[in-house]
Amino acid sequence: MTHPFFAGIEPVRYDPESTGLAYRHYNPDEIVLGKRMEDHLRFAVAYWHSFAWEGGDPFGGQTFERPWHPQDAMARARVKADCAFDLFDILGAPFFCWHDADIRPEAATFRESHDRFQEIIAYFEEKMATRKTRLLWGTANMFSHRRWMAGAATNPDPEVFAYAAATVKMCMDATHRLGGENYVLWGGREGYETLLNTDMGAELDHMGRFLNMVVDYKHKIGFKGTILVEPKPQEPSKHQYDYDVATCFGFLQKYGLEKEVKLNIEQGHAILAGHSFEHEIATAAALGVFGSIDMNRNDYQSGWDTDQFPNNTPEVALAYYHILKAGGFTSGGTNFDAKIRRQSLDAEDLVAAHVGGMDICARGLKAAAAMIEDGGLDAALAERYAGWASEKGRGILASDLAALSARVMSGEIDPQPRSGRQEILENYVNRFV
Ligand code: 3MF
Ligand code: MG
Repeated sequence: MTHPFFAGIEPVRYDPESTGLAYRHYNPDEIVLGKRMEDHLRFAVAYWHSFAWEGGDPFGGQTFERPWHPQDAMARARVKADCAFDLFDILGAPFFCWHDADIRPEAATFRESHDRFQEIIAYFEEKMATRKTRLLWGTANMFSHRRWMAGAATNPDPEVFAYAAATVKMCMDATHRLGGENYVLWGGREGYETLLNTDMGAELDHMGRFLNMVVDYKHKIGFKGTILVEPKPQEPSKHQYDYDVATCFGFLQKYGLEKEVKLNIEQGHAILAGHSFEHEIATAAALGVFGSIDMNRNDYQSGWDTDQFPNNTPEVALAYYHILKAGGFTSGGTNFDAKIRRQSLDAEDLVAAHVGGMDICARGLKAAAAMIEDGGLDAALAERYAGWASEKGRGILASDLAALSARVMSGEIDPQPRSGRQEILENYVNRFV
């Protein structure tokens, strides 16, 4: 413990019988499908929600009182880092993630902001030298400052595009320096408020050019991490270009990036786009662009991005089922892009939220692994698609419209509908979650 903020809170241990602050399901060394649970889940703590956010919402200001407040001085940025790494140690978190704006206060000029950023990155490097927690990914905040109000790479002003390039270069260099395993781009303002003042074609071309610059720079500096784009349909923009997985894939193909870039998929964003989390994960897996996840949940009655910690085992079980079926994480992981409620004022609330979220994900992982080991869903799929595995099925795929038409006309081919057995499969899943 380097700071008294978390004083009295012991490192969280696995203790399934505990009624206190303990992991009842997250057992890092437990072997699941031949791999340690910690290495399956690869949890990351998000600096922004847990340490930069002060509790404000659109109708009210700061509620949290932290030793690193006000966040306007470098000395307090170091206190924030001290407390952040204390939380990582308490949780035994294998990873963390940051935006540049989360970890140090911006200054009047880019150069001063850059120099302050290097100072904190050096401070992180010093801490990481003697601690467990690694960097899952870095990213640039190109949505908070007023300069980004009309976008970053998609801004009508080319000088903002250039400023975005300088910002991303700074964050990629730091991610590379700290051994980050990915670099993420969430384009919260890469979209529009109204089409009346938007040249969408130009903006998409600029965003495609920018992402090519990012990939070129990755290779130039020898960064081996994965470049990840994070889909979200809207909020704060009225329409965000990276709307969902399928839209992102089309964008990556158009600009020749589908082999260079993968996706960071967030549960709350999937829901905002009208999809289930597992839909977006299965789509990314099918398209070969699955990378990582931001784990949280939305409030289904509020309709906006509430970024709450997950608490629904069946939901996360299906997400991890599709992640495991896709081969599991490689460089990606489970980043808690989630925040405690603004009334949850205490240090213990911050710890408890992560412990609960980690346990829910561990329960989901174990349920998903059990379904995979049982093989019931795989067997059902194999049976349903057996026709395509047959000689006849392969022949149909290799045929042509005229030849197929003749065979249907002759009555040789006469399809007979069969049950999809959805309720039986839903009952099957409910045996495991
Ligand atoms: C917004 C988000 C963002 C991104 C973050 C990393 C602030 O809804 O999810 O969190 O996750 O910018 O790309
Ligand atoms: Mg996110």
